[in-house]
Amino acid sequence: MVTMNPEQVAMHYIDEVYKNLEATHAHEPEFLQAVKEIIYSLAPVFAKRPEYMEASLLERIIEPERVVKFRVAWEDDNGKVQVNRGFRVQYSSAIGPYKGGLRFHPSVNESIIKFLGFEQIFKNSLTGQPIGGAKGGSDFDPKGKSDSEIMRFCQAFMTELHKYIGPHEDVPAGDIGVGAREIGFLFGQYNRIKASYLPGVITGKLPRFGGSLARKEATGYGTVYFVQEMLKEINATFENQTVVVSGSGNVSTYAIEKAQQLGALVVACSDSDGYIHDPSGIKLDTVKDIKEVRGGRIKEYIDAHPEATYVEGCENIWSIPCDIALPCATQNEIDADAAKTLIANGVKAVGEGANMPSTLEAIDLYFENNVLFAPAKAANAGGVAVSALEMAQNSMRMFWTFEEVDAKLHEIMRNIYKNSREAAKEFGHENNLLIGANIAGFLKVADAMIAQGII
Ligand code: NDP
Ligand code: 2IT
Repeated sequence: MVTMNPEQVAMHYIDEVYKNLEATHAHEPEFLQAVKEIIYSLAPVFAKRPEYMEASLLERIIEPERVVKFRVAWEDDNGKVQVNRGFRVQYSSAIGPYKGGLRFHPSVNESIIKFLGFEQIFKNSLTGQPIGGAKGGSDFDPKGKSDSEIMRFCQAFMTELHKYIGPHEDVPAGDIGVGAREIGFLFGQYNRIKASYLPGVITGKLPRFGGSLARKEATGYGTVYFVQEMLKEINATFENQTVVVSGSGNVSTYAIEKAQQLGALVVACSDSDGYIHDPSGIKLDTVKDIKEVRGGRIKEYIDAHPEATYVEGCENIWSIPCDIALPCATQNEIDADAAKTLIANGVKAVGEGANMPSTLEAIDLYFENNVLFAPAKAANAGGVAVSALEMAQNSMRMFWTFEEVDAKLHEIMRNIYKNSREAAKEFGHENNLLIGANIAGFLKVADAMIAQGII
């Protein structure tokens, strides 16, 4: 009989769990990708703590506590009734009420919401705050819709969603396609239905009605704070580094802002139609005016700055040589080919502002080529961390200043970096922040699940 060592036993256990999941979820590729990335990195934990296998922790944690799917019927400006699909995946409440954003994008389906919800469990745990994992959204496409259509859609969406959420149950926020405007409409409808005023039910609100200062900036700033810590490993800073940031939405805008404040030269950003390249440095006021004020397309940047170039199609943004790449748009935007191009051009660090922006193959290439890698669930946790600070302020009925929130955010990002690094070292994978973040995030949830009995 062949006896296996603890590492092999752990790997065998993970293989079995993954194979079963693959067999039953072949139609959910994004979900499988997120699960694979996390659970294989937990092998050293199961090798050291076989009691977690005894407790079937992996089988339990990969199964959402609840998935809600609902019809969203709303009327467009022509009086025609439109129908979309709504989702809320309440993944884990082991360490706090469900918490996570809402995404409105035509690509949204159950696989995408589950991948995001699964990642959110570990990300939220890493923040050090008492928040469980969740995600939601709809296949509704906000592009080209009037403000009234957006409002009617949000009201119809909340008319269903309100049954499942609450300040102590589940607290949504924004994500792709859901910004302050949508949060306002969703919040208004929740209060109307509840005949109450419950600011703690949703985060990302405008500061004038209970939102936290610095929430808008938090994800982008947080990503840069995290990469700033990581760069110390090679005695570098953002000063004079050439940076490429994909996207031009909430996360991208404030990643660019903080990188520029720290002295970086940010030369490119994008939207789903194409990218702009401005070798003299992106003028962020123009980007904000196009995207935040006018809701326009990034292409319009060259009207104000003809010296910049616009390239149709967003994928080739990674062919622009840079020291630091900050993917801040969407999942799987850096595949193996893009990673090879970045590496050939001498990239030193990749910091993930978006969720799962690198494919598994791209991540392997970063490690093989000694590229510093800040994984999404650690690097972009600043957004949800400040959401939790918003919940705290709402409970206390008070406000912190921008500087106070920003200082807390900075401290949280430093701690996430430190805890991820220490976990990586403790479990034999020094310098691997991906494994470290996954382990540090997992341990807290795992111990909470064990301590609370079979949940
Ligand atoms: P926004 O809607 O504000 O911006 C998204 C940006 O990415 C836009 O420029 C958009 O272009 C582009 N984009 C979206 N989908 C695609 C696609 N399929 N292909 C190419 N480009 C695309 O969203 P956020 O900035 O809030 O979110 C960006 C990423 O960050 C997402 O992965 C999100 O999950 C993640 N994230 C967000 C947090 C937050 O607090 N908002 C927190 C943590 C992570 P276009 O306008 O053309 O659609
Ligand atoms: O992916 C994310 O962490 C978010 N979209 C933010 C979630 C939140 O609750 O602030």
